[in-house]
Amino acid sequence: MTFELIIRGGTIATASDVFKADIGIQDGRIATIADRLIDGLQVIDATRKLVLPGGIDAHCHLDQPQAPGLASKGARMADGFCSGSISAAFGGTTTILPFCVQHRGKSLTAAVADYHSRAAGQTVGDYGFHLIVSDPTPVVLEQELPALIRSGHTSIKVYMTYEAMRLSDRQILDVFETARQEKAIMLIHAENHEIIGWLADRLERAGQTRPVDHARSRPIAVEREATHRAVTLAEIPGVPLVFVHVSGGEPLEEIRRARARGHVVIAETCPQYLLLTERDLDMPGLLGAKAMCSPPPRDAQAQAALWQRIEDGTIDIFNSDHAPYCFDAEGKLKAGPDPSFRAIANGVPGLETRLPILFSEGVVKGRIDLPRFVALTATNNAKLYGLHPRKGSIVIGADADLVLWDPDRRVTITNDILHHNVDYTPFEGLEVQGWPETVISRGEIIVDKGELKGKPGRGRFLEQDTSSAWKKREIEAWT
Ligand code: DUC
Ligand code: ZN
Ligand code: ZN
Repeated sequence: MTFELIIRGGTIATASDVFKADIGIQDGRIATIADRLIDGLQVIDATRKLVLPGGIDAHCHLDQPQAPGLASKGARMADGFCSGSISAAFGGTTTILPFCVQHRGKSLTAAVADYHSRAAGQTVGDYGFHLIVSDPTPVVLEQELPALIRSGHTSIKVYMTYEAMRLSDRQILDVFETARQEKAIMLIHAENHEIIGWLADRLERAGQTRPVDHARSRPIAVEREATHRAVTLAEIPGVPLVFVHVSGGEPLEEIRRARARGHVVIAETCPQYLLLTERDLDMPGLLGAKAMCSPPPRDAQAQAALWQRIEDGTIDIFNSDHAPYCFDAEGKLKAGPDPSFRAIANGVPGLETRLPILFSEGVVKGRIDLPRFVALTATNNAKLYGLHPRKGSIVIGADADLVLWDPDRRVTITNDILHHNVDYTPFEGLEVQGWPETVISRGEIIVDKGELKGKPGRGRFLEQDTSSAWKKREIEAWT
């Protein structure tokens, strides 16, 4: 048969295997994987390239509107669905899962409809949505959530901190119980709100209001305690739980203990926790705001613990937590030119640099092998968030979301080579080896040799199935 597209001569990497083969693509899907394919309307030579499943970034914030009291402090997000998905594609990511945020006093269903209308016709790759519940009223718990979960929004995030978002332990139990009934997968931002408030008040009273004091107001014990409590809360109704942005060894020990008790707990970390430390917040003037995120980057010991747990399989997924605030009066400095750390929006950008950073720091430096890289950046996200096998692997029948990866190319990361709308990258000057050369979404080349080829708007909304974390056999594979 004549294929629409053949990827010839590459080295394919999946979450389990690395092998040389050709890929034949038909109707946007992988139609065959074979030793040698001849007839293609288009043939891409992938000699000396790796062929990877398109990256899935399952933690990114795009076009989240401002609301008083939110973590964003009224700052404007520089990236919407168009620029965010383009930046992702240039970094080898073909699927993104941003968030739909419910604001207190508002309907969750209306929030979801609003995000759908803002994302529709904007993205270059495909997308789904996690829901964020900030007001779990009986209507939300009994009507809105069940209907939304059944319509393909099967992942829900809750916060234990941020004044406008946080839920009480009792409210968290309520959301967990609905998730149990509907088999949704729960994500949690685990930090102890009361301790943060107490420490931040003390620091402010002592005149310690610089960006580095943000880190001092959120020591790792704050995350460790909340992780322990969240596990306990999840154990009561019995729901699997995803810990997003785990920043060091102590919360990971809580996660390991929970698993040892037989509980299904999933751990995510992000590039900023591997490459930045508290010292990046301790810069002249307000420059440290560029590295401010929550939880904050920690120290070399925390970084070493994260690498150990990436290597030994404790950490399951690697996402960016892209939170696109410019270092200007609309973004990080929204509260004025001399804000207290408390008035600076939390978050760093990273959609485009996620894969190159993990490849370079992980695979090239010999810490992880290629299958583990693929698992962390694509396959595990696809399974966990109900997108597998359509996304996240190179198998017959899957969407042809592929990245031709040049494993030898050396790049110095600077903000001017990136495609997001943020005016800085926290990874400025970092040298990496390995870069995406050609990025394919459903059989269509969307990025080729540094040029955008896909039309924004071609991306499709993805209904998510039930998470693999709810499936017994898969659960055993996770733990
Ligand atoms: N922390 C969050 O909780 N969300 C967005 C970014 C951040 O730093
Ligand atoms: Zn968070
Ligand atoms: Zn986040």
